[in-house]
Amino acid sequence: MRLSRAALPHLPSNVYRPQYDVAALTPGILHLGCGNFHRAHQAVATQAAINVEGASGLRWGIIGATMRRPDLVNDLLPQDNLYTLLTRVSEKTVASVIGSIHTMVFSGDEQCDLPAKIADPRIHIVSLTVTASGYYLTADGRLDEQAEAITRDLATTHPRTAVGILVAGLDLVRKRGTKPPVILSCDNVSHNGETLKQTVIDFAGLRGDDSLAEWIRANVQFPDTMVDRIAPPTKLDDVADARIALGGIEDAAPISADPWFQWIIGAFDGPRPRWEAHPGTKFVRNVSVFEAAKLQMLNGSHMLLAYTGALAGLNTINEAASDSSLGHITRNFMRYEQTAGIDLSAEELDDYTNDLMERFRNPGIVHEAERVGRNGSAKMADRVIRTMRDNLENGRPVRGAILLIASWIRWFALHEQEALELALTDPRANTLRQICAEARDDHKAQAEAFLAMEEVFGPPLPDHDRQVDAIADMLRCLTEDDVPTLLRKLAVR
Ligand code: CS2
Repeated sequence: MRLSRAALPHLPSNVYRPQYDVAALTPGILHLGCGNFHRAHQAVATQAAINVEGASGLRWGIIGATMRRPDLVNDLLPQDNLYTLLTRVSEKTVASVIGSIHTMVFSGDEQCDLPAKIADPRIHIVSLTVTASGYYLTADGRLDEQAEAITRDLATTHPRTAVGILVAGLDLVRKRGTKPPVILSCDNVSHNGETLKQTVIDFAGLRGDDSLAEWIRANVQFPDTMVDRIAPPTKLDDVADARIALGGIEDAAPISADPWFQWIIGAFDGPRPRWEAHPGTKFVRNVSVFEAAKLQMLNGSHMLLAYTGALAGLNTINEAASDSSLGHITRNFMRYEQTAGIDLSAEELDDYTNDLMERFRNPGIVHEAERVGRNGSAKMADRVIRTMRDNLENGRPVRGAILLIASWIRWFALHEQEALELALTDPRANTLRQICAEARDDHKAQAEAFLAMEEVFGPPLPDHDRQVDAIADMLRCLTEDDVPTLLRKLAVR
């Protein structure tokens, strides 16, 4: 039997499930980028809200739009959009069936008109998890007008990027004179709401519609949020474990996640689900400190574990964080470099560091370096360079950042020589591989050319030449030495 509404009464009694009539849901939220992260996070909080709200909560069904592939839409269709969340700590797994998704659509389908859905008066919230690379930003957090996807969307009436879709949808709302939905960015982007607002305004301006840009500025809310839960891609083990947990009922698209759940949302006006019914969800006036701590300490350290770990043959975050040398280097990087500018006490920073390292070592979560290492050029500025710049300006060490950047460059150098065993996904992959090809074996030239990319690294770093030399030296070590041995040496420094 396949998971579906009809299968719900047959689930084992220890499986959590919707406490409402899933068939009675109506759409109130449109989510762009409905992948595993959304399914393990906002959709779960929405289910908690519907559970506590009773009949009035049924208006919060989610229309989930996938942006790149229709696979998940097809997998969930025969399941009435139900799926299993496997919350994993070590060997222990807790299964919950989530039912808050009302409909799934693929944005690439001809008949899928997302702008019209944005303008549907029942939709009060348009949320997004399209990853940092889906915002097409330059290092200063502004819309990258040169990005191919943006120039294409500016020239079409069927936009495919989130920003293009939002502008087309908000244009319709304005023409109809209805109340605009709240646009809720849930991506790991610095000041995500404010940044998205600016890109949407910039895009409307580039379309030549200044009055729409002004209307958006004055009328549409884009709260900032901080979202946190580790939710790797689905694996065959997840499918097998879901079948066991569901007593033999099949789920083609379960997801695994760690037990941590945090969603800090900038307060906004207008109707919304009672998301705070889910532990870890909070509405606050200012999200900045939570956002900076998470982006720098979690996401930045994730990049170090992914890039350096893979070079040492440690291909998952759990393996990399459990390695005594790399674990130690990462902890120091997280606690002493990546805490720059975060207004929390030493004790709070110690506790957060301990929590994060423990989460990274969770053996129940298989999170591949290849996955976490994706789209580094879109992540570098917010997660690493901002703190590195701050540390340099204040005379503090930047050893971890140097290792991280050198490891990242090494991925492209290896890839260019067809010696990288991992797939390398990055919006600027061709340019970066080309740099490595042109500067082959010349580490200094590679480091110089990478750092010269202002759209990735921003303006020159303080003491720029010294940083280039340090990265070049590290690149040489990563190329010539045995990486695990190198890490052992670096860990005792
Ligand atoms: C990761 C995040 O792939 C990445 O960039 O750092 O997806 C991370 O797992 C989440 O932000 C955790 O909340």
